[in-house]
Amino acid sequence: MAYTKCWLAYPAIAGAACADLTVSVEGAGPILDSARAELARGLAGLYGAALTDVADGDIRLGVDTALDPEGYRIHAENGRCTIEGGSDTGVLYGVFALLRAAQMAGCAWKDLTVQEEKAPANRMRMLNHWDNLDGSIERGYSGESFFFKDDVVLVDEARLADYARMLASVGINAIAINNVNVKHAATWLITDRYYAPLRRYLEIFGAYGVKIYLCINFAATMDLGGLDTCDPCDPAVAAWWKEKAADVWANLPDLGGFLVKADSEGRPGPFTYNRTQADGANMLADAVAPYGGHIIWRCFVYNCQQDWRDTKIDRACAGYNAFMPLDGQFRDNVTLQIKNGPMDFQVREPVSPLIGGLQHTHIMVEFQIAQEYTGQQRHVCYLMPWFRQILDTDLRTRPDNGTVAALIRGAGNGMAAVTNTGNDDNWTGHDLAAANLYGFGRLCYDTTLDPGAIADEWLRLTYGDNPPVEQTLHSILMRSWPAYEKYTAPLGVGWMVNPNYHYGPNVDGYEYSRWGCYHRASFDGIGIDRTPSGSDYCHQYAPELAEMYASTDTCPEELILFFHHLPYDYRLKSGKTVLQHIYDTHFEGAEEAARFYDEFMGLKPYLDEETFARMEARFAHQKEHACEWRDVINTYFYRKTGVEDAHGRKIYH
Ligand code: GCW
Repeated sequence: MAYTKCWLAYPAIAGAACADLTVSVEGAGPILDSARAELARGLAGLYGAALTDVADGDIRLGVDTALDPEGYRIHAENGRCTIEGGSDTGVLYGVFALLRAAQMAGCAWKDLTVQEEKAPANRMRMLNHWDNLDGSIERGYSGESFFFKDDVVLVDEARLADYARMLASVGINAIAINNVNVKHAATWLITDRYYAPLRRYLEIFGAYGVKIYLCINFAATMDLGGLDTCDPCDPAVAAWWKEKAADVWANLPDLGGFLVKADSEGRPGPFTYNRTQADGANMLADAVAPYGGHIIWRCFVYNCQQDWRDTKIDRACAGYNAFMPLDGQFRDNVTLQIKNGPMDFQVREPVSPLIGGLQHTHIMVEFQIAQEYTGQQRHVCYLMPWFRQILDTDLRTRPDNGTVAALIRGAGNGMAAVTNTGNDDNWTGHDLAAANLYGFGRLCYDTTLDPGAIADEWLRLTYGDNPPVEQTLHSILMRSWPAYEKYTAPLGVGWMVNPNYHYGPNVDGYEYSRWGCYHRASFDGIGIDRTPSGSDYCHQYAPELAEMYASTDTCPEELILFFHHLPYDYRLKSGKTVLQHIYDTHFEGAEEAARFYDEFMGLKPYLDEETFARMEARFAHQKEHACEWRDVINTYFYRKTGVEDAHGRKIYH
């Protein structure tokens, strides 16, 4: 089977076939060509209408520079339509928005009325690929890379162009194509070994308004340059990077910039030379500045050689401690990329305090739609409800509006996600994982969108007007993250997974490891004390939040074990003990996964055979695997406590 078109299939709108249409495009260039081509594709699919160019068309595309550069305005009525963008990219976004609106309306072209004006909520709307040059993908659950194989940069023109279309259709405007862990051949991406194919990438993605970024090896001065140091304050290092940047931009003129993982999980960085993260980022920023280059510097810096015996160190504190003292010291073309939580993409974490703390530094929040800790695209887990909660969280560090959504507005700021794509036919492993790809883009562009409405759009665009499919899958998507949370690690504690793979239950998998992610389940209780009597992590937040988290009375219960070590018989607001809550949620979560399977089976008549079979296998696995989670977790806590389930359900002794 050829790969799917995901949400760009443009299935015919029933009973809406219409006569051919005309278009006039003001201006010219590759992005406007893409806009016109997309319009033609969409109208052909939805209405069976061909599109021809005339002077005063039924549909008019053009630029109005009074609009936001990536914004658009649509006016459609009585079979006529004007789409204006603040730039060519804005026009392209407007075309995608019109086609989306047409599918949601599901009516004849002449009856379609659209009045819409939009500007993006965020300037940077990015995906990070963790693709390795050998073709593997770190934390990839959808096959192999469609960018690289056997140390070659692949140029699969059709697939790359379709991918660029998918990105632009939801407003993604940048991608980093290689893994942040830059090793081996990937270090050479910034050399003439790879410039020719990369140039083609710039053209293909550039025609859809998508900037390409490369991840670089901070030690490239040593691995490529023959120097014996990568000390950012060494003039020879700075000079090497200046020359390298000149060479890179001479060959890749529209490159967005570099994304850097330094001093993290064994990657080289400024700390080796007693330099700061700002020294490292600014040295690179100065090198790329003459070409309009941008440095995105990750804040995932922590000690991954921790001794579990040392209960004083708390990994959650690390990012804030490393970067807060540097606020205001970064160049204007540097953006710090901060994971949404202080740990690492668990199913639930508090929002990283660094996001609110930094006041004079550009920031991007890093999310993960690759479902590393949320079921690896074998379980369904629609993440937009979770991301919306994060965006809506007010960190109280600004007098007016301290929500994450507000903090990431403006130049140099935005959102990134570790992507969930690969060369599988359906792009995302689980068909329903495509809702996270679609949804992430939509949410970046408009942080006020309702996750349920995003799901509805994605379902309509993907499956057409198909009420049983839309209703059933909408319901499953919206229940999926809560269900996953219920049958995995409880009350914000996280990490009860098999080490390395991060799949499946292993309660003590990380408990005695060097990675700093412990739950401290003991005979007397479970959870990590992050109040003043423990690591005092909670005081990295503004006073209102610090107080809220520090008290068991006010700490949100879904995070209570993230902040407190509580006895198993501690009573939650529901009146249940912590232990009974664990038992209940694990039984409920597994029951919910079984219901997902049953509900999905009812869709057999409404999906094509191949799609049905692909999804059925995943739902069947999820149902079984949720039972494994339930039983491992419940048995573990039964054995710690000797206390039976209050409702007499089966717990293995
Ligand atoms: O959680 C860890 C992942 C690593 C990843 C790292 C990071 C790319 O398990 O695979 O490395 O996060 O974000 O850098």
